[in-house]
This record gives sequence, C-alpha cells and structure tokens, in this order.
Amino acid sequence: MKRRHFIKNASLTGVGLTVGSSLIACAQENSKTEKTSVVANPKASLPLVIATWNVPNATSKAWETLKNGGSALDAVEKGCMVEEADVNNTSVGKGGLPDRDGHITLDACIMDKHGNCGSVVYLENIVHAVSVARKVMEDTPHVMLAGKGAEQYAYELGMPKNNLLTESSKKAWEEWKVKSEYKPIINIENHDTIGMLAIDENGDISGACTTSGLAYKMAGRVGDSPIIGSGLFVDNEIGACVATGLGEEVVKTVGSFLVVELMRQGKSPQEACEEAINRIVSKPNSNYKDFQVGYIAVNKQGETGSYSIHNGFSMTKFQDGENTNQTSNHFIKTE
Ligand code: SD4
Repeated sequence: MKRRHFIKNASLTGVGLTVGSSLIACAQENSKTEKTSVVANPKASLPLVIATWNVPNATSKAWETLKNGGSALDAVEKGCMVEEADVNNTSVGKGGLPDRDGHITLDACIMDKHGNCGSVVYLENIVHAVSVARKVMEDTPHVMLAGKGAEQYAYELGMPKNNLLTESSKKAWEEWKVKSEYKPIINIENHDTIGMLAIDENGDISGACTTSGLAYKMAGRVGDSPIIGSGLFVDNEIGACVATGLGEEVVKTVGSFLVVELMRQGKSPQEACEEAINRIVSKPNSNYKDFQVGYIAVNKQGETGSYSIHNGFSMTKFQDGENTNQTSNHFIKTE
C-alpha cells in the first residue's frame, strides 16, 4: 500500500469513515482525468515563470521543466531546488546563514492549482525543504510539519541527512557572534529567499517559496515564507503572490493573500502589490524605513507585478524564451 493511501486511510478509519478510501480513490481518479480550462484571452504570452530577486538559474530550470511537459507545480519545485542546492545563496537551503545559535533552519511551502498546500517549518539537515513541503501536501493528511517531525518525514521519503552549514556560513556566523547584533539589513543579509510563481500554457498557476529565514534569528523563529497566505498564496481562479523581506511584517497583513484578494477585486498585479505595500507603510508608527518587504504577483491573464518598500528589489521573469531580471518600483522614492 502506498504511503499516501496508508496515511489517509488511517486518518479516516480513525473517525470511523470506512467509505473514505473509496471516496479518496475516486477523487484521485477524477483529478487525473480532469480537463483544465484554457484561459480564453490571456493578456500575456504563456507559459511564464517569475521569481523574487535575481535568480536566472532557478527560473531557467522552471522554464525548462514546463517546456519538457512538466506542470506549473513541477516547475516551481524544480526551480526552487536550484537555489536550495546553491551554497552561494546565503538565504536558502545549503549555505544559508544560521540562527544565532549556529543552526540552519529552513521554512518552505508550496501550493498547486487546486488550492492544495504543504509546508515545512524549522526543518534542519535537509537541503530540499520545498520537496518535503510538496510531499506533505500530496502524501499526508496535513498541511504543515515542523522541526523534528518534518525532518523525520524527509528521512522516511529517502532524503539524505546533510550538514547545511558550509565553511563560509560558519565563518560569517562566528564573525557575527563577536558583536551579536541582531539587525536585519535591508536587501543584504536577508535577500535571495526564493519565491516562485509559474503559470502554464493553460493558465494554471502554482507557487512555492523556500528560505533559511533571517540570518541570526532567535532559535525557533519562523517567518512568513512557510505560512500559507502570508509568504505565498495561489488561487487558480484569480492569480498568485509570493513575498520576500522581513517576514514579521508580511505576516501582520497576511500579505500574499491580501494581494490575491485585491486582484479579485479587479486590481492589476502591479496595483495589488502596491496596495499591499501601502498597507504596511501606512500603519501608525510603522518603522518601514528600517526594513524591506517585496511582493511579486501574477494574475490569471498572465499579467505580472512587483513592488517593494525600498530600492534594490527585483523580479526574474522567464517568458517567450527570455530570462530577464526586472528592477521593481519601490515606495521610498528618494533612494
Ligand atoms: C523571512 N521572508 O524569513 C523571509 C526572509 C526573506 O528575502 O524573504 N528574505 O522572514
């Protein structure tokens, strides 16, 4: 018996639903044969992939995945995996900067076109957090697994244990310990968290996000990136959004969900990202001058947008066979 059947059946028999397994089998069968609706009049050429920051290798992998017949979900997973494996990216996966105690803890999530979602928080010793999140979504009855449980699950999936702390991230942490000042630096110590959105030729959307979180965070800290609705939200009817920057501020406005809801009300992705940033900066006593938040979004028609508080944020876009990095507009105009 496959693990997904085992887990789902176990949870259902636990509440006495003996018909559960056949209903699930039926639902799975339906989703296999289901026809996806093609967007009638896309306003942009599809497919397309967008990602936070300058990550051409990741978007290129996602594009290649789509071109080889992969789904938008496959594309965002494979794209994010590129950054997770890149030891030079100090905000994601292997080589990420640790918390103040020297531990690298990963947060990641993923959402598909059906609105299904999976997430892992505070995951240690596993490179591909986004893949664990996908398995949580697809093969367990849960949405989120944390810490040791998530790690244990990754080993059950056959993922290898890996020391994520590289020589250079260890050295950076040791240098930081001298003063031990916790201060997220705008666009510097915390950039490169990857959030990725893909829309396939039919207009079906998926998204993913993966990060080692803020460098030198408190042990146990979890940011916005694995929180569905904050770090990422996908509604296949409307569009999708993913966030980067100071997670605490994204969570306070449930940023990605907000952007999608604003698009539902008729705003373009660009207008929706700007409005969501306005919500943050216009809070009474907001110290927005001291932190960065950026959003990227796509709507069902393939239009995209991106916006941030400070200068320095960008979006990588793969469309029509071209991989480009586009500087985002930003709220503070004097920079
Ligand atoms: C966090 N939002 O953990 C993440 C960090 C990030 O670019 O996005 N950095 O708060």
